[in-house]
Amino acid sequence: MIDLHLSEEVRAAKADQTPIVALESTIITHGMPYPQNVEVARQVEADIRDAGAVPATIAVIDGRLHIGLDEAQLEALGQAKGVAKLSRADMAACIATGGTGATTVAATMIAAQLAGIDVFATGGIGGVHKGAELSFDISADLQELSATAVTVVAAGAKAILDLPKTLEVLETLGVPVIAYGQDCFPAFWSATSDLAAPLRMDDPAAIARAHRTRRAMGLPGGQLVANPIPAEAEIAAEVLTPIIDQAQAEADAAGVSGKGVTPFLLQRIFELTEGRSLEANIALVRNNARLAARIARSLIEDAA
Ligand code: PSU
Ligand code: MN
Repeated sequence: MIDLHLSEEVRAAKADQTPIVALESTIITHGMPYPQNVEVARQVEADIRDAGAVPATIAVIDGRLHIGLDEAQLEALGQAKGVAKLSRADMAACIATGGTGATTVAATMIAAQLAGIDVFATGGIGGVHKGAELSFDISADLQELSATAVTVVAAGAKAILDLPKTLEVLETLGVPVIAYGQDCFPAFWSATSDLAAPLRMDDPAAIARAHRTRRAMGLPGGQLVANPIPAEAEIAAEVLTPIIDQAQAEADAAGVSGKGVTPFLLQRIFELTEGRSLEANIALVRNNARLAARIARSLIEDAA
């Protein structure tokens, strides 16, 4: 069994059965600029504590798989340049070679499962990119949701992706997609979309029960909880659509491919919205962290 490096706080939480919520680190290294990335990471951790759970931010540092980072580690990761972006394909290689890397949704799910953590909060998951019929660019996050039994709370997926195709692939892979408190699938910066969500639940306890039922049935994968952005933080689709189109056109023109696509698009959208995309991003991640903490608490309280 691989060595897991648990923070003091996570170790104590495991010992006394305090609910734990996993957090990814790619959102810190590749999803937001410094210093806001570190401020947000700390704020999200505080939100989880305020909601009665313990945060476990996950990253590989000098070949060690960390479950929970201390202040100095978080700061160093937030400032570091050229940190690897780790998914299922490369996390083990990074650990084996003593490297440092941030975990995507897929890699964070793998680490959470190894650490016995059932619930994970993030901003948006990776999905099927526009033009995937030619590029075959489909995030490994989708496959991971079908393989690893962690409930992931996200604000849907970004409109930089092809959302209908993303939902189709999730259905094919047998991943439950649960909209929280509404019928339609939320679209990250927008609370609503014209896509119906396959499932709807209005209560964290119901989401926790569905998680336990899947486990009881021996189903290997996780669940995607799609939690709409708070109304006051939304950015109108009319504002964003042309910006996303421009960012995508620039990515195509620059020949960006593979792992580089998502960070490139996020950075350009941040610049083109003059930071508004970041404000919205922060509001929705915090909202997801709070819901994840409630699900994690239900999982423990209802089992007792
Ligand atoms: N979507 C976002 N913000 C992010 C990411 C996705 O809105 O920061 C990050 C997550 O870590 C996600 C990864 O797991 O990008 C997906 O990358 P790719 O499309 O290369 O699989
Ligand atoms: Mn990709």
